[in-house]
Amino acid sequence: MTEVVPAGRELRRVIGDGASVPDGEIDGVDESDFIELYRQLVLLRTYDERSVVYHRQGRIGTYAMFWGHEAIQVGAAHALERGDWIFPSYREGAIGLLRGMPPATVLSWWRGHPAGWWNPLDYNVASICVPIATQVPHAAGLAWGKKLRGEHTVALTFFGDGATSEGAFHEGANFAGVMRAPLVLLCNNNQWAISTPLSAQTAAPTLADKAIGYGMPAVRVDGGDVLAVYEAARDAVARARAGDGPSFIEAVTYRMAPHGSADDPGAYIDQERVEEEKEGECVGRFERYLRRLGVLDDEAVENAKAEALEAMREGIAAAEAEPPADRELVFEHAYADPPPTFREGWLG
Ligand SMILES: Cc1ncc(C[n+]2csc(CCOP(=O)(O)OP(=O)(O)O)c2C)c(N)n1
Ligand SMILES: [Mg+2]
Repeated sequence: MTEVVPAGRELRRVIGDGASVPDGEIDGVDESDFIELYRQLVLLRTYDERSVVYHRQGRIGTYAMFWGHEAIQVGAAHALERGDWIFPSYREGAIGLLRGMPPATVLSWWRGHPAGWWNPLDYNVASICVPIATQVPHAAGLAWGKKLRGEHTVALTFFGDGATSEGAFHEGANFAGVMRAPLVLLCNNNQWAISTPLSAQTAAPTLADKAIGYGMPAVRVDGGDVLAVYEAARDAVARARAGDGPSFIEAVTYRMAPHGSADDPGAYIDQERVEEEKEGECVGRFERYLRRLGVLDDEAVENAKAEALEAMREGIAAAEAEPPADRELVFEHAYADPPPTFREGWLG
């Protein structure tokens, strides 16, 4: 059996600051990985920033931004094979883009249009879960099912710090531990659950400590360091694929954007801390690292940004060109026999 020890309190980092903190080492990552990681970071950043604008223009509905959390998503997804499964929360709403999902599909989801209801089997990306932590038992179940079938597929699920207080998280983690399911539990500890700070969320010294109760190893990484996240996810995925069961990753970051487009963080967040954290945001940090290595120049940066922007322009145009949705669809998947009041009032 794997020895389970408390996670080190120290955060694992690879990327330094170009001054007093030196860059660390990571093996098995070549120049093409670096460029791919960078392009994906820029794609997600562009998606997120454009979505805030589209929301303000009334072109998408309520939106949960992930500005500053791109490294967690990109680093983790890069550690997976295409056949592995991703179970996102609303915070990873656009992660399908990393699997080739068109921006129009994701934007349609946020427009509340059925064109955004992708088939999970097409991308091995499950539906976005808005109820907190409910994706964890889904992922544990899929991972266990794959194991029973003798397939070597891994499932990775994202959830927040607040989610670790939910029953569904504990049930999913316990189940995965007992069944030794090939699951990676990736906690985005952005230190806020809407307006509830981490200090009011848990008495555990770290979220990674919770993994001990479920017999799985855990690691804490800097969630703004795409290479540290990738390395931790790669280890966890290898462990899962080898039949050694689930692992927990706590990616520590800080929420630098509002919780969502309906939130006013000015009422509770420490704005000075936000400004400080922004200086080390993950896309710029990786860009500076790659420039230090000499694998990225101005032209490559501009190309990546222009490409992502174009994908978004095409995406919103395609989403808006969709014919209006059939209202009945909302009820078709909820009721075998819609109550008569629906037929007479709403739909009639
Ligand atoms: C089961 C459930 N309870 C409450 C809510 C309301 N709610 C929406 S987001 C949120 C906070 C979640 O915080 P965290 O897990 O840290 O994720 P983050 O939003 O920071 O990514 C809550 C309580 C919900 N969506 N689902
Ligand atoms: Mg949170």
